[in-house]
Amino acid sequence: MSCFDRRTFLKSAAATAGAALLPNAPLVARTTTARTNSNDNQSPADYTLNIATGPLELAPKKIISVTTYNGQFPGPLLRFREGEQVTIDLRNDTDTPEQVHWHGQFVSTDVDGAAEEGTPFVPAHGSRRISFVPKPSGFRFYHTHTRAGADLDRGQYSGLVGPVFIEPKQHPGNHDREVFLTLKEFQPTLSRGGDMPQHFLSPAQTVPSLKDSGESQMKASLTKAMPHGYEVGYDSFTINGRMLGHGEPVRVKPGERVLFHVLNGSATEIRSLALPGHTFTVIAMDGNPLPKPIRVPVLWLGTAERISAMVEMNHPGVWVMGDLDDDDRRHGMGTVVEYAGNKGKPQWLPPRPFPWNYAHFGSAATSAKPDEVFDMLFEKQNAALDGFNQWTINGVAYPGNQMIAPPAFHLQEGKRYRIHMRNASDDIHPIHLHRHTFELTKYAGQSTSGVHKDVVMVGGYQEVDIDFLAKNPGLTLFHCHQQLHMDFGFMTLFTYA
Ligand SMILES: [Cu+2]
Repeated sequence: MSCFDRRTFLKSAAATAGAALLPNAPLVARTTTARTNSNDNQSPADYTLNIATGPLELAPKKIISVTTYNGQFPGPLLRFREGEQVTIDLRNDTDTPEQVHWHGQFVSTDVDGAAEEGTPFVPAHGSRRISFVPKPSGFRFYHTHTRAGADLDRGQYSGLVGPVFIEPKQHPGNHDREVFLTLKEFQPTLSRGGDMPQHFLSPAQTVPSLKDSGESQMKASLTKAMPHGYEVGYDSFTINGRMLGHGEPVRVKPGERVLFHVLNGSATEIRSLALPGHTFTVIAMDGNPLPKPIRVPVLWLGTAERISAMVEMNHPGVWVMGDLDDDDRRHGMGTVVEYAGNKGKPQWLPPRPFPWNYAHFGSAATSAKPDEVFDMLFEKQNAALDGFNQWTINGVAYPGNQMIAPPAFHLQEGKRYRIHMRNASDDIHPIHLHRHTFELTKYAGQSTSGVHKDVVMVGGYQEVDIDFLAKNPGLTLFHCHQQLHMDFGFMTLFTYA
C-alpha cells in the first residue's frame, strides 16, 4: 500500500469507525480501559484523535519516527459546522501527558488545551473526552500545546498538527474546490544562530530606542564571552508531510478557481509560498474574512498563521509551488501543481519582490477606541538559560516549573482592550492570543483596521497594536508561538475580574 493510499485509508477509517481500524488497535483497546473521563462512555464520539509515535514517510527511503494524530501528517481535516456541538475522544498512546489546543476558537478553558489556563492533560496512555461548540467559522487548526524545552521530539517539533475548517451557517462558495496545505519541517536540531528572514516585512522602519536597548543588551552578553543562544534548524521540509516531488501533485484544469487554505504548522519558522505565473487573491487571514480581497504574488506566514487565498488557474504547465528560500525548497518545502495534459519537470521561478504589509489587507476606517491600553515590552536575555535565550514580557519570564502563573493582566467582560507591543529584540515574534480574535490597529507606525487575526508577526525592534473585545471569560494565555520562545519564558496570562 503506498503512503498515499495508507493515508486515505486512515482518514476514512478514522471518520467512519473511530480508531478501531487503525493499525495500533491493541493499544486503543488498552487506553479505553484507562479512560479518565468516563462521562457518556456508551455513545461514540463524533471524532477520535489518537496520539501515537510511529513511522512517517516524507519521501521514498526517508522514513522518520514521529508523534502524530491518527498515524498521519497532517492530522485528519476536521470539518465542523459553526454552532453545532461536537464530541471528540482524545487518546494518548505516548509516555507523556498531552494537550490538544483548538487554535483560533472561542472555547472554554476546560477544553482549550493549555495547561496554563487549567485545561486537564490527556494523561500518558490515557484518554479524555471533550465537547465544545465550534466557532467562529473559517480556517482554524489543532495542535499540541506542551512545552518541549530542549527535547526536540516534543511540542510542535513533533507531527501533532492538523487543520480544522468550520463551515459558516451561510456558505460563501464561489470556488471550484478547496486544497488544504500544511507547511511543516521535520528532523530538528539545535544550532547556534539562525537565518530567519527579516527583509520581507513592511513597513521596515524600526524604533531607535528599542534597537539601542536590544543591541546594548546583546553586546553586554557577548562581552562576557557568552555564545549566541540556541536556535533550531531542520533537515527535512514538507507540504502535507511529503517533500517536494514526493507527494501527490495538485492536479488542476485551466480556468479552475482553487481556494488554497495554507497553514504554517512549523514549530519555529516563518514560511513563504509562491506559484510561478500565478497570483493569490487573499480572502481570509487566520480564517477571518478581510474587508476586501487583495491580490499578491507571494504569501508569508509566521508560525501558526493561516491564509485562505483563491488562485485562478490560467497559466498551464507543471509548476513548483514552493518557499522562496532556495535551500529550504530544495530540501522539500514545496508541492507540484500540474495542469491536466501537461507533463515534464516542474518549473520554479521566483516571484517579483513584494513587501508583506498587514495594513495592505486592511481598511483606512478608524477602529473603535479601547477602554484600556496594556503596554508590553518583549526582551531577550541571550543564552541565559543553559545556553537557551530567555524571553521576558515587561521583565517577567513565565516560570518554567509552573503551569498556572499569577495572571499579569486583568480584564472586565465587555470591555475593549488594546495591547501595545514593543519588541526590543531583533527576532520576529508570531504573537498569539488564546480564545479571542484581535484586530490589528497599528503596524510599525501605520494605522489600519478590519484585519482580524489570532496570530501576528511583530517585527524586530518594531511596535504593533492589537485590539480585542473581552468576551470569553476565563484564564487566557498570550504567547509567542515560536516554540523556542514560548518554552523559555515568552508567555503571560490574562484573567477576567
Ligand atoms: Cu517569539
